Amino acid sequence: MLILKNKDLTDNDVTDFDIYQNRRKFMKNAAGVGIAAATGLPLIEANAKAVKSPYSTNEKLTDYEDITSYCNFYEFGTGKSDPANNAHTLVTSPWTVTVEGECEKPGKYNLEDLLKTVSIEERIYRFRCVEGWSMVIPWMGFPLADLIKRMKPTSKAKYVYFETLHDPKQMPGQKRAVLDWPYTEGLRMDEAMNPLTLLGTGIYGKDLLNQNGAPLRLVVPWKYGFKSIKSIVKIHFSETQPVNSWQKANKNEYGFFSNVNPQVSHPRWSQRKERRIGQFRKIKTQMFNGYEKQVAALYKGMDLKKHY
Ligand SMILES: Nc1nc2c(c(=O)[nH]1)N[C@H]1C(S)=C(S)[C@@H](COP(=O)(O)O)O[C@H]1N2
Ligand SMILES: [Mo]
Repeated sequence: MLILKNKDLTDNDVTDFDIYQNRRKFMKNAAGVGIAAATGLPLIEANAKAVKSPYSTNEKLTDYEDITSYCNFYEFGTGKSDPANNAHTLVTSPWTVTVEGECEKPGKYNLEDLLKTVSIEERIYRFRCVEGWSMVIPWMGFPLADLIKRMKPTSKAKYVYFETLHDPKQMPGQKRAVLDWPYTEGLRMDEAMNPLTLLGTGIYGKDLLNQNGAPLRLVVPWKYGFKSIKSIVKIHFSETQPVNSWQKANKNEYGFFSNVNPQVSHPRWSQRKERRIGQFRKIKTQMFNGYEKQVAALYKGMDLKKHY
């Protein structure tokens, strides 16, 4: 079975930090750790065998319970617990990803087939929402760049944008015009190709739960969380800069680049500090969410004090 369903996950399955670390050690000793997906294993096993990455932080992980119960996924409601309560109606297998626009390999791809060609890594990233909270999440996934290279973008492809599924039957929050559905997000091509940019397939060694954007979501750790679009069904290569859902909703509050920047306040909130979920004291927000070394060069010459 490709996807572990919400209802299959009982409290006994919830992996806390220690169990997770021990299992990781066990897996390492048990050999065979490696390119799980490439050997044709189903996604769930590929996630469990994800290879460690030098891009990971060793900060304390946010609890699995918090990551999977405190969510933003407006397709299932605007409350933090709505996605965990309501997202069981989303059917994630089979799942088709349509690739279109400026590339040589457009088409409709079955996710299961796509995943056979990539290797799943573990990436422990800081994750910072524009609302002022943050988490440390052990993602499973693969570099977006690996998929983009296979689709052979043309020289006209300057941007790539993504769409979430649009189906109010499966996503009841779409019955209300909270946003202009489907949810859309985009990256400039060099941002998309940056090695930090991940397509997420799991968390804590398990397949993504629906509330976290199953079966495939973007993870861009140096940008505010809303850039990390969930439950992706379309990848489009374009010559012009796309407009994302939050820009469309309120261009005075949200821009295209949306890089984490403690110096630039959101019109309603300062971005200097953040609340790490599970911790009491607020901590200082870092430039580019602490990924300055890896990404600052992408924005050379840009006025970073400006709100984009
Ligand atoms: N399709 C879709 N993607 C989305 C959202 C959404 O409402 N719909 N919310 C975004 C926001 S604001 C954040 S902070 C993150 C939250 O991810 P998490 O719930 O897995 O922590 O998902 C982002 N991706
Ligand atoms: Mo967010």
